[in-house]
Amino acid sequence: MDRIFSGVQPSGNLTLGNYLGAIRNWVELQNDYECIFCVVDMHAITQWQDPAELTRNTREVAACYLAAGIDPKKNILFNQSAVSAHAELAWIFNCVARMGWLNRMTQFKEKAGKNKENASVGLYVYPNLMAADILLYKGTHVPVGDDQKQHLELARDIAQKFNNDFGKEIFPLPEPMIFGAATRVMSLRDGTKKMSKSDPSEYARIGMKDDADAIALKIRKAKTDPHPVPDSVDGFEDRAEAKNLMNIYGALNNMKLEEVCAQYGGQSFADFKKALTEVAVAKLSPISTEMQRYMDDPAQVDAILRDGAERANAIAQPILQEVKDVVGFLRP
Ligand code: AQP
Repeated sequence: MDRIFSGVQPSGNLTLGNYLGAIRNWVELQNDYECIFCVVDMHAITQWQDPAELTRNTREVAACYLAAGIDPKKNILFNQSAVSAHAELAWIFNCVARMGWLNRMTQFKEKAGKNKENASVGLYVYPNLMAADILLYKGTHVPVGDDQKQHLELARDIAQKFNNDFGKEIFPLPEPMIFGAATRVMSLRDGTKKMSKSDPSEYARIGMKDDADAIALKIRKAKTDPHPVPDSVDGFEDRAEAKNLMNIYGALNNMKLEEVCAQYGGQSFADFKKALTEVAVAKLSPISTEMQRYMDDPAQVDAILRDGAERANAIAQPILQEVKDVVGFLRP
């Protein structure tokens, strides 16, 4: 059966981008695939995380998965550091991936910024750990946002090189699954920048825990331009912020951008923002309320993650052992 692996980092306040670009799609996929959904805490520490916040954010990402409708019985839901095989396979992949491959990764360049010398080594080899996450389960499909496509290509390169180097078809080449309109939700302050958990400005993102007032305020303050809403998709030249808001509306309402243009074309952005606020509050409020219910019962979240880690480990261990045997590690 096809097997899906995907994850979100507990690296801050979950955003609408994480929801529309990833979590919402998983809810659909759980009916057709064997799914492993991970809270990738080992990825999160590639950049500094306050320990207490990391613990809290880990539960919060799990709470969001559950609140969005992911069934922890049907799927495996766990946090990465609870299955040590991820780190073991990642080390082997550190020895398979080439420096030149990692040097091409644009996310490292974006996240390390100008101060590359001071970035953690973990941030540099992050894509190798991501490859290990997927291939540890011989994952065949990976639903990701557009921003993760390059890392997934690297995971395929690693799988292929490993198979070639050792002359055995151990790993499948995982396929990306990229969905619909909101594959890249942009910042509310700068339509050329991705909406991110770690953006220093709260006003750049809609958070999954934001209440109705916060959502309304952020949408009201979102950057636009003085022109009315365009009535066709050709009217977005130099209007990245306008396009982003309309894309978000379309994604939340399951409408194509063309349809949003047809419905609101010619209206002022002040009016359009009211409609966007209404749909955002209607779709997100039930999720944030449910997230809070889980956060008020951390023992329940922990029990779900513990059960998931046991089930993940049961799949991972035989695959890791197979890999170790192929590499030639002695089993004394
Ligand atoms: N803005 C986005 N639009 C669409 N999809 C997005 N994703 C993230 N941001 C957007 C998707 O969410 C999944 C989990 O991402 P992640 O937590 O592993 O890391 P990220 O992509 O680096 O997300 P952030 O929010 O930008 O985190 P920080 O600020 O910590 O770096 C992925 O499938 C991603 O595509």
